[in-house]
Amino acid sequence: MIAAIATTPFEGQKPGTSGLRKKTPVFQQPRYLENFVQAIMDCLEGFEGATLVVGGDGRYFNREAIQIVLKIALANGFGRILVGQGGVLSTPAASNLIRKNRAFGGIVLSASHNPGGPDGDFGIKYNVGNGGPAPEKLTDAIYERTKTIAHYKILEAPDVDVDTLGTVRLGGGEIEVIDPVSDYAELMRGLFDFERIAALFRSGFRLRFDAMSAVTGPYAIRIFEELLGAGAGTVMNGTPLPDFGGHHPDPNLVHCKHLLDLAMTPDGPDLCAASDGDGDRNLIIGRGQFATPSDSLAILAANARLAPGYAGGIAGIARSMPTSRAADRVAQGLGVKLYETPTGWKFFGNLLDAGLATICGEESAGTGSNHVREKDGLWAVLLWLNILAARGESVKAVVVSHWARYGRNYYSRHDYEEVASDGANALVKALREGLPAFKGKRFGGLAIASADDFSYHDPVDGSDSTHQGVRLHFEDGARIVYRLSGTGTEGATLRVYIERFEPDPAGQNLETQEALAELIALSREIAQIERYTGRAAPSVIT
Ligand code: G16
Repeated sequence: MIAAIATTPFEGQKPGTSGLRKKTPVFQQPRYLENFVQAIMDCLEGFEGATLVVGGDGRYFNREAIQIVLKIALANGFGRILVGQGGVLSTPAASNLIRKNRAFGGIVLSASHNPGGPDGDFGIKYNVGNGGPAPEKLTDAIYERTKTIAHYKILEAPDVDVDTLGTVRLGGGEIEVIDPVSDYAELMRGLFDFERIAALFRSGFRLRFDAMSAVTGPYAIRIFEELLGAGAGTVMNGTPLPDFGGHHPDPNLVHCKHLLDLAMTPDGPDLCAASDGDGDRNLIIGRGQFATPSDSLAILAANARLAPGYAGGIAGIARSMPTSRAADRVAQGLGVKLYETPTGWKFFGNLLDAGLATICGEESAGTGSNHVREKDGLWAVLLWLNILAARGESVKAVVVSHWARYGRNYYSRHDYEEVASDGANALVKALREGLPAFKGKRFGGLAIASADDFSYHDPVDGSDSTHQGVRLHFEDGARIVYRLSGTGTEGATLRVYIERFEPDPAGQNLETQEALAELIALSREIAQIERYTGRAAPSVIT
């Protein structure tokens, strides 16, 4: 039976960079999730009888939330729902399923790299029919709808068994519980030279992959250990846990310091890698060599041809604005176009759909291609493996020869996390107001050539996105970018992105923070970070 339940709006159900993310107890309030799911339904048209893909990263509250989503989606008229066994799907796997099944869209329950558990974070986002995150036009409409919502429709039925594979009929529709891994593994097999990668492992190559007790464990075990023969024990923390084992499933050098330490030992694994809560981010560290996400994007794009799925070459490269400009040089070298978009994977969707870009990436540890419409952590590891197998070289050799050919973009991101929102907003406002005065300003040996607040004009649908980050370009090609994170759940997080280009191989061996020291000091001085945030130093440096 379908019930229409009266409700009243909750404040602040505004999707950020990637869906609605809040503390778990916020989502656990009665009607909170229901309101948001109904608001999504109210903003969609023509889905009667259509297919919806549903899954989450398995974090705390995932199981309860899945039931609510299933019952509201069926009550609103979806005809068929594909749900991952146990309510689990990695974000790229969900994107693949939407595309493969020509589904109307999908609902992904995840707060990505944010911690999980009763006091952690929870999240939800809607993906459209191309498999990618909903564009801003739709997320804005959903937010508007949450402000006026007065009732939601829900199927009154016992909970659906999402642990047993197979199809159950419910309320005039059907729910199909599917293996979350098999379609995704098939997709990867079609893109990469599995034979060659398996031969690499047989030759003694050692991979250590940390699934961080998050969603990628079952995917990584199936692909690396079972299909590619990487050997038992290759995957660590391979069992998904609701609280990620109390860890922060963010694959960066802070939360994966153990991998960095391992990779820096002389007899460490050839490749250490990790993924995040929902499987769309990646970390790549070769023995003795970390590849920054920005460098990794550039190197993957430059070498993509070595993998069967990209043997015909790539059409273009897209990167988010704060991502280093290492990929720009590769695009130039390949004679393809480089697209600079705002932060948020959703901005790549149109470029991929239109065939303008093939490889996309972000400094926030996301890389991907036109195979799905989300970033894809395991895809990045597999492309690296394919490249290493084809070139017969180490990660370090590949990175160093890349710099020698294209130059090195020293790059670092400084995060001032959970600062007071008022101070952070005032800082950004002051920067924006100061823009006209920045041009030509000198700081020691550095002079600002241009300064702006980044805006993006989508070449495919003509939409404009403004206020996407303050950029200071220096005369020597260096750059400092400031923006506020759109994925945090507490206060504000100021991100400062610092970059300088070094064409000379003789100058490419410095430690990153040392190489950027002058710009780092300047980044604090120009924005008066301590004055506005009370912080003399960042909380996370990546
Ligand atoms: C999300 C988005 C990414 C974005 C990242 C960081 O990643 O999908 O496009 O780069 O957040 O965004 P912000 O700097 O606003 O915090 P994920 O992995 O959290 O879904």
